[in-house]
Amino acid sequence: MGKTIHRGDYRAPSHLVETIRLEFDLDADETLVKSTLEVRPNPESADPSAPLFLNGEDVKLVSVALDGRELHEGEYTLDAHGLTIPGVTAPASVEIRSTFSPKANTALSGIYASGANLMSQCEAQGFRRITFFPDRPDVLSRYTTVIRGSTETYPVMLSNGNLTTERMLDDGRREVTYVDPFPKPCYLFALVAGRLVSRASKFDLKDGRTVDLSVWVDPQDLDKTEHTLESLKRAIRWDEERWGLELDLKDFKIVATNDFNFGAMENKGLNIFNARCALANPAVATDADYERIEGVVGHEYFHNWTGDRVTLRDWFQLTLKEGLTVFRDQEFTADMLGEPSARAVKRIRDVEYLRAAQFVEDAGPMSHPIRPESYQNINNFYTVTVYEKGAEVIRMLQTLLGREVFRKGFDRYIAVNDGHAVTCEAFLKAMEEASGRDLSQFANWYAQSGTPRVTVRTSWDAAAGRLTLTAEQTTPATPGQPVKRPFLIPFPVAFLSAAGEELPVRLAGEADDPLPGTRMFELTEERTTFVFEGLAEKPVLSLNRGFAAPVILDAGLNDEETAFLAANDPDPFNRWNAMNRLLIDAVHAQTRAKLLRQPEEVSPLVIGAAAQILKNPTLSPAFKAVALAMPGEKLVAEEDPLIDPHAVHAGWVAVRQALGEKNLSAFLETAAEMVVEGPYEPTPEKAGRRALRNLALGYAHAAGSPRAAIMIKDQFHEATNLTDRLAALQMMANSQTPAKQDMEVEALKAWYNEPLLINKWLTIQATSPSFPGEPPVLERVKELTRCPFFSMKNPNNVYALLCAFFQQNPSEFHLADGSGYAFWAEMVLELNRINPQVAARAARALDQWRRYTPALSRRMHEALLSVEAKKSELSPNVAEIIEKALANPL
Ligand code: B3K
Ligand code: ZN
Repeated sequence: MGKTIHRGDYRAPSHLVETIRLEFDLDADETLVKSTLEVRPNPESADPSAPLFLNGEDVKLVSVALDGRELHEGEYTLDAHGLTIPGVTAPASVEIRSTFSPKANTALSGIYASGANLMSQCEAQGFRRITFFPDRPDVLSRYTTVIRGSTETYPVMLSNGNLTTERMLDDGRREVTYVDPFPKPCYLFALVAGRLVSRASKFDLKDGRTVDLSVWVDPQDLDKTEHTLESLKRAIRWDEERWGLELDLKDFKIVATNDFNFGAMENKGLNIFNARCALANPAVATDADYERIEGVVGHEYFHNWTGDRVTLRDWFQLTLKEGLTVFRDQEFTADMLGEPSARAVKRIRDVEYLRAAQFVEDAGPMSHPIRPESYQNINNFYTVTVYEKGAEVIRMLQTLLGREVFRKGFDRYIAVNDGHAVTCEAFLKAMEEASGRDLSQFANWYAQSGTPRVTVRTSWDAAAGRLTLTAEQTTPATPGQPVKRPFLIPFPVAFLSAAGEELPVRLAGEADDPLPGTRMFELTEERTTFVFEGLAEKPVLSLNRGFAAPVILDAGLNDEETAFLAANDPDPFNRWNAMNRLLIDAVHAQTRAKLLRQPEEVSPLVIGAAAQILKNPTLSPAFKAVALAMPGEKLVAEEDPLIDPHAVHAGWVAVRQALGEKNLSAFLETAAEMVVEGPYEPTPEKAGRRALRNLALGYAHAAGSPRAAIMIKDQFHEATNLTDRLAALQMMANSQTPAKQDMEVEALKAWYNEPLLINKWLTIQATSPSFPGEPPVLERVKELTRCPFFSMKNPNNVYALLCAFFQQNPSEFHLADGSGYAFWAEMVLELNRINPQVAARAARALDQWRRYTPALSRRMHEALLSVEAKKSELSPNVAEIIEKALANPL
């Protein structure tokens, strides 16, 4: 059993570090660090006699001195976790010399080599791999960073804050000094060195100051930085306009690297990005990449206030910065998209992701509240729950309080907590003070895990024109939480007439009809009954519009009513949701038919609903593309009592084919109509047209249309942008056409030198199906792990090939003989030795093992046990995932 840390065990730090001066002598093999800490006992500590403890892992101690006197062994203790110095009961100066090896750091936490460059990553606990320090977010210090390095290898040396001095040393090296004016926790420290070039620009802030912005990359990537820099400008402007928050530094830098464990990092004034979340030009980035990059650039920038200036007391509070900042980046993207229909598409995509990833996580062994109660390894808790569900919780607050009051609360949160390390209560308190509302029931969203289910049943009294609606909320038991208290759930209700018009929603007893449209109610009990009156006809219910609450809603609608909403609901989210429901149910029906070997037609209701959306001139192409997209196989399977990935795949293929066949001419016409002329621009309008064209081609191709096959081939060769090129390649790879191999080889040759493209190519290989006569995808994936453009040390390669295969290709991964799982175990163990954070991510692919049909489930269990058997070799990261997967449920 790994060591579990509990939220309730928090203790204030025994010592504070007012200032830290770091001096680095850079060397990829062995970097020397001299660190001088001005330390004082914390008056708020419960234990004034506690020794000074400085975390340190994989760092070699050279010497330690207290107030100028070198300590000898016996005056301190050193173990694998850090350095303990007793007797620091008054302010003191601690001077430590230590070394670490960037080259040997394959975990990519701390300071590591990325090609010839050095990069840092300290969140959550990487600073302890650089030097000895109280590595916890509630110790805030002012940093001075001195970096010395060869002008040849490290012509550029960056750290947080302002460059104050720069000089040549006698030995030919250069020395730079940065001073960061803002106290910060060490997880926000950053250092970058190497042969980098930059795209830079001045930018005028609203308050009249001019700041310097720059994006730093390897020279060959300079032509991919324009979108990054422009996104940063938009983010700065938006934070000023929407939230009244200014950039507080003279200088703001972004760095991109190909070796990075996740998306990006908000280090104060020096954000470091995974190249795939930063670099774009029409040849290497799709429309979705352009949008995502803008969102991530925004996200990291927005952390400057929500995360950096107001930071966390302890890691349990992670959602305080992440949920809030995801909410902010979602709003940023929506505002950049501008018009309502494009905003709705953004909301739909966010919800799709929440359902596909977070709902699944919350129904499995890693289920946890957005503020977890315990963890073994904090890096395992940078989850879709903390991030995406966390953002939904913030969004609900805005919905419940209204935008204006929410903004007042937000302003208060920032003003009161600036410069402090706080807990989630600080946010709720600011909202309570701004609104005058008691949010104690709302706080259940922070404490309880599991996705609530809201079941709605109605009875209609035609004579009285009365509709009685009962909403019941239940939340399933989750690990450690057998029983749940009711949540406060925003509950928007709208009624539609048979003509599809919104009707007034009037409660019994109310004198006048309110205006037609949505009315916001709140569910606070397990069961709530509403009585509505004044209805001339039985309305169709449009509930939880805009996905106001992250719940699973059973509105009790029949198929006809769902199809009616798909055709008529003026709320775009619910319209999409209805079409999506029809498609999911159609796959369920086909899956059942396959299992029972009783062929069944795909319901004409679904085919008709799809045709209606496709032909509707009032709907935007982008909306049509999301509404008609096939729901993912995993999402569909999640609703089955026992998951049979092969049956679901067969059902899925049948639905796609039937939709394509039955609407073939409409799809072909749409594909022709949606051609985008002119130079490439990733605007929402053009991106929407491309998305719809590719969707239409995909359906037509699935229906076996030779014309579609020609159009796809031409598109692959003639495309002026990656969106179209990649879509064409993907469509070919997903089909049985013999021509696909030539195309794959051609793409590989053209993309060989560009890691961003190689990763996309690898994902296509990992996620495509295999057809009779072809080797199983497993064999292809294994082979690709041995090719020269794949490295187990590069997280993007691992995510693109291995994680994509494990997570996004269910029918090929879940092979009946368990060979997919054996390969998974082998890869997890290998990654575990290289990079525990990446290994732990890959390890999660078997989380849902109990949900599968018995034969598969047994084999998955065996694979988990085979990893567990290597317990003594497992990193704490992987150990926690395996242990939780195997633990008795609940
Ligand atoms: N705060 C970082 C994530 C750090 C992950 C550490 N395992 C990026 C972000 O959320 O903006
Ligand atoms: Zn974040």
